[in-house]
Amino acid sequence: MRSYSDISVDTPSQGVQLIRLNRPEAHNALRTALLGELADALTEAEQDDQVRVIVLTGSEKVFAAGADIKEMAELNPVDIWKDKRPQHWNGIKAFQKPIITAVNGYCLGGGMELALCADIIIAGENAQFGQPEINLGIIPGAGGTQRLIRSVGKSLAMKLILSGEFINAREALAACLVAEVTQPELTLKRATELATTIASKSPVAVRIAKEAILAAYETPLSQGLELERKAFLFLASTEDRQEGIQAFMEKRVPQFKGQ
Ligand code: DAK
Repeated sequence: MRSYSDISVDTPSQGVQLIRLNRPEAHNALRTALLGELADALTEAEQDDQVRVIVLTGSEKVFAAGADIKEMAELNPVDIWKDKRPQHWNGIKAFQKPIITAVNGYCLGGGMELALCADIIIAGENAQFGQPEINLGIIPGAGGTQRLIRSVGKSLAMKLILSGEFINAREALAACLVAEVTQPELTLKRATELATTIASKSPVAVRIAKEAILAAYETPLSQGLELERKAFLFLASTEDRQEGIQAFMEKRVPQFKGQ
């Protein structure tokens, strides 16, 4: 495993790997180097059969305060043209195993876009979500205008992106932006527990379920249903399906191998 400075990457345990954003001095601002490290860590995790689910978190006070504004301030047009950030974001978005984000404190701008790229958000009571790019005279640049509306609908997406106002964890729960709200000290524990449950399922079925759910963003219903039908047929041929059914008959816990 390569070494990282802006993130920490734990050894997988029970199929779950914890990745922590680790720039406390800058509220975990997502500088290019951090995004590159995250993309690399996910590429490694994709290849590692010991990793079935990722839990991504920040600190107990901040998930991430967005793109690194100080780094952005120094970019000239040529730097922006050569910018590696879109490439790193694409690496993050392409990850095929589930990512659960455990969010405490600020989850802003690119930080919120990162959480939106992930699959499930567990938020601490102290979480605050926002897209304050408008205060800098810019707009979200990592999918916020597209993913937020799909997640919370037009009115709230417009409010957040046009005003820069934040919403708290309870408001985020009511808007279906997050799956659960916990006490801040329990956010990571709950995210890890959920990740462990998902990691105990068939990795093939989990991966295909994620792919099918994400396809709903891109396809009309009839096409999505067709994709689901084909995915279902594909899973009929896996050893994991046989094992799942056999284990049910034998009243035991299934041992899924991802075959
Ligand atoms: N960037 C750099 N440093 C940051 C930062 C950020 N986003 N947020 C906080 N910091 C730094 C502060 O400068 C401060 O450092 P020192 O001055 O002490 O050295 C330290 O972190 C602590 O911050 P504060 O003193 O401000 O802490 P407070 O608790 O008082 O306030 C805050 C917390 C989160 C409300 C405040 O720090 C804040 O408003 N931060 C900026 C939030 C923001 O505007 N975020 C959106 C950034 S724009 C793209 C992809 C994505 C994007 C763009 C393009 N492409 C692929 C093209 C995304 C853009 C954005 O996210």
